[in-house]
Formats: sequence, C-alpha cells, structure tokens
Amino acid sequence: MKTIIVIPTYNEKNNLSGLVKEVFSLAIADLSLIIVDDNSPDGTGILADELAGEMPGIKVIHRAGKSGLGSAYIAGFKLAMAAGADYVMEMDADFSHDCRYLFDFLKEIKNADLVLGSRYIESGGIKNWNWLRRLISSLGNVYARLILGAPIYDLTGGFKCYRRAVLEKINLDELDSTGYVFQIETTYLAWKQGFAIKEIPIIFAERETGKSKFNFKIFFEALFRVLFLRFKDR
Ligand SMILES: Nc1nc2c(ncn2[C@@H]2O[C@H](COP(=O)(O)OP(=O)(O)O)[C@@H](O)[C@H]2O)c(=O)[nH]1
Ligand SMILES: [Mg+2]
Repeated sequence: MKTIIVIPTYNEKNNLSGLVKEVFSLAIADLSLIIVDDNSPDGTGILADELAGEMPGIKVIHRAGKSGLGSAYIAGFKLAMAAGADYVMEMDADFSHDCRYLFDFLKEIKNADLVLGSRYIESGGIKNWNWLRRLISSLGNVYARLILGAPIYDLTGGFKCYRRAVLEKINLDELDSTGYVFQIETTYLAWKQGFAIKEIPIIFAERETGKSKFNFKIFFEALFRVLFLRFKDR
C-alpha cells in the first residue's frame, strides 16, 4: 500500500531535515513525503528542495506566501492523490508528532477509513503546553463535539491517516476552511459520510525549536466555522 505523508511547513528550517531523516530511518515500505512550503522567510523551501535532491521519496510544493494550514494540506492532498496514494497522512514538521506512532496508524488504517492521533482519549496527552493553550484546545474540542454531535474526542488534532476513498468523497475543492479549523471540517465530513473513524492515543509534545503559528484569529475562525459547518447542508 502506498502511503504519502503531507507535511506543511512555515519557518521549520531547524526541524525539517531531522524529521525527514527520522521518518525514513523507520524504513516503512512504500512511504513517501510531500512537503508544502509557503515561501518560508527562513529558507525552509530551499532546504526542502535540497532534501528532495538527496532523497527520491520527497516531493515539494512551493506556494507564493503564507496561506494557511488548510489550503496547504489541500494542495498536498491533491498531489498525493495524483501520485496514486492509498493512504494519505497529515503530520506536523516540528516533532510534535512522534514518528514512532506511524506504525500504529498504518496498523489501524487496515480496519478503518480515517485514523486520528488523539490527545483526549485514555493514554493520550500533551507535553509542555501552557495552561492557556491546554484550556483553548480542550474547550475547543468539547465545543466542536457538542455543536457537531460527532462522537470524536480529538477533532482538532493534525496527526491523521486517511484512506484514499475518504478524500475522494469529501471533495477537496469544496472545503471552506483555510486555517486550523480544516482539521475539524475534514474529520466531521468523513464522519457525516459514514466512514469508520478510529482514534488512537498519542502524546503530543510541544515543539522545542521554532515558533507556533497558532493565534487568536485562528481561534475565532474556528468558533464561527464550527457553527457554520453544523448548519451548512453538505
Ligand atoms: N505551509 C504552511 N504550513 C503551516 C502554516 N501554518 C502552520 N503550518 C505548519 O503546520 C504545522 C503545525 O503548525 P504549528 O505552528 O506547529 O501549530 P501548533 O502545533 O498548533 O502550535 C507546522 O509544521 C507548521 O510549520 C501555513 O500557513 N502554511
Ligand atoms: Mg506545532
């Protein structure tokens, strides 16, 4: 089965090559990467091209400027589908998502359509987030779960594995979210379409290098878009 991991990057120069090497060191069969860089001022895009020159399993998409996590994933998903992926994964570039969980994802996706790395089920968790970020994330998840009525504990996480059929069905051109709320939208639409979703526990570790791109604009976008998603008939 062909697996492609899409990794969006914005100013991840000090994380990217270490991460790529760690992923390939796992020697997972038929695994490749698509890096989607938004013209990072720190030169992450140039580094990504260098890595792609050294390693055949890497493709790079360059976008003109920072246009949000959701639209970066959509660009990456389209290329992954065109490249014939059976499984398409999402993963951050900053080591928050531990590579060793890839084995769990690839085991579970055999019996599910979408596997979510979940911080909010037993054995899952978060390391090194301050109380405010924890509060925003946990309340955000409760809020989204209640409004949307989807029995999923981590709707906002970004460590995910989709079976190809899910992405074919949810119509990438119709997704409305450009920011982080994209995570909620994709999982919610997959659930609404009746796909089997499996949450597996992960410990999310806050990055040690570089800066988070999370901000309050993203937070408010999520508050409103969740309501919109609930009442939009799709
Ligand atoms: N291409 C692209 N990547 C982004 C954008 N925003 C965030 N990212 C990447 O998405 C991943 C998660 O972002 P991060 O800032 O670590 O968010 P946090 O973990 O929620 O604090 C990282 O790999 C970022 O570099 C964006 O606008 N464009
Ligand atoms: Mg991060």
